[in-house]
Amino acid sequence: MNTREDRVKWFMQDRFGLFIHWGLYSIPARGEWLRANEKISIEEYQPFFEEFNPVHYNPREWAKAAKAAGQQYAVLTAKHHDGFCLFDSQLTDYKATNTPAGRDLIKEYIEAFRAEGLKVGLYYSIIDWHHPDFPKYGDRYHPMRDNEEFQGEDTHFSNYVAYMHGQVKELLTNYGKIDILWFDFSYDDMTGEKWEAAKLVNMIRSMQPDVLIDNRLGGNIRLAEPEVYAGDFYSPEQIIPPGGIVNRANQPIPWEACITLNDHWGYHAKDLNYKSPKQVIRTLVECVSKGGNLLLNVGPNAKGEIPEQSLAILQVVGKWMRQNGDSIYGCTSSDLPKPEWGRYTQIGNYLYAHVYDRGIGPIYFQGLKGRIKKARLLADGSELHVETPWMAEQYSDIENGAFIDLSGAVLPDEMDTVIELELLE
Ligand code: H79
Repeated sequence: MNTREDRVKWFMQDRFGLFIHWGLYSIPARGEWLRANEKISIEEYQPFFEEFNPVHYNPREWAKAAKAAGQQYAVLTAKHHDGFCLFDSQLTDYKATNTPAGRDLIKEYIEAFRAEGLKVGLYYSIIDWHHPDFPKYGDRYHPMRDNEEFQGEDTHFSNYVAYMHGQVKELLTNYGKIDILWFDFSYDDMTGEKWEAAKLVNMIRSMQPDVLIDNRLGGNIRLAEPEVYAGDFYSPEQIIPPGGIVNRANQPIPWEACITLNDHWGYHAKDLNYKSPKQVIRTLVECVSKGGNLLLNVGPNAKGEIPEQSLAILQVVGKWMRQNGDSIYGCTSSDLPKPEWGRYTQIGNYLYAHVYDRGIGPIYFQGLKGRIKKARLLADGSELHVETPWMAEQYSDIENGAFIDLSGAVLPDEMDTVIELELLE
């Protein structure tokens, strides 16, 4: 039996992944929650099933874009809350094979991303607004939650649980090695054993012992001895945990923040509120500086294309990653406090200073006097000098500090200029 520590090794090394939300909801183009938000029935949603024909779906291009951005793994929605399956499940007709797309889109995704050397994950919604045995009336989120037609309906939740377990088994059987199973999500009493989560996870571990599982089946991953279904990593959504994530014993635990590029996960034609590349780069750095990963989302459109705006951001991030990836991959938090001018990431005796604020004069490194063996600008490898500025001995707070002179009034990279500090052992 492997341990969580074994399983998460690659994950904590890789640090940066691509989240992909794609399904029938790309056609109405109002995000993946529209059925619940607008209380849309299965019948009203059916035209999108009949029209789904992503003529430009080319997962090889998605994989190339992810790779060029410096992302090392991806997670695609095999099934979202609407219940529609991008894969050829034998347990439902509500799947891509029965739409004009006419084929298993998960299979193509997995082959394409593997071919680019990326790890592959599958998002699977444990909530299902299509399955007849999922609770409807009175549920907190279901599109039919207020529809009295469904009041007192005789549903058999155990049928749904069997279906859900069966689909997870299919996903772990038909596509070779899966690197991440990203379940979404538990709420109220719909958590843990309600999903027969221990049985589910035991099946998963017996089939694919190395697969990573997120923490949304329920349980409490922060316990000293978490439940078997509490998962391998914590999954903050649309937020970077201010102080990272620790367990009850105050030990850091693996986590991955999932973040949208605009304000929706699924394709939304009118949402142009995109983050800047600088914001994305600094968000990735913030995650790593707090010991976590970033899973950055794109929502391909009805034709199967990642929006141009998203691709443009990924390209800029990729250029920065090619120059500065050493300050991300395999790195984690530093024991040093957050510096005034930016953030630190660290791996072994390599400390990476992410300088956001140029200030005036040399950059000050509290506590590093006599500890820097070498300093370089990471982007181009050029040498930087540790120097004591004129009269600095007389300043009161520099006893333990070091200074590095960056020539020029502006930073070489105003998004994030990285200085690599090789520390003495
Ligand atoms: O798949 C993405 C979301 O659809 C899913 N998790 C990510 C990865 C998610 N489902 N629910 N939630 C996240 C939290 C629920 C938020 C809600 Fe709402 C607030 C549901 C109703 C009010 C957000 C705003 C969704 C609809 C309106």
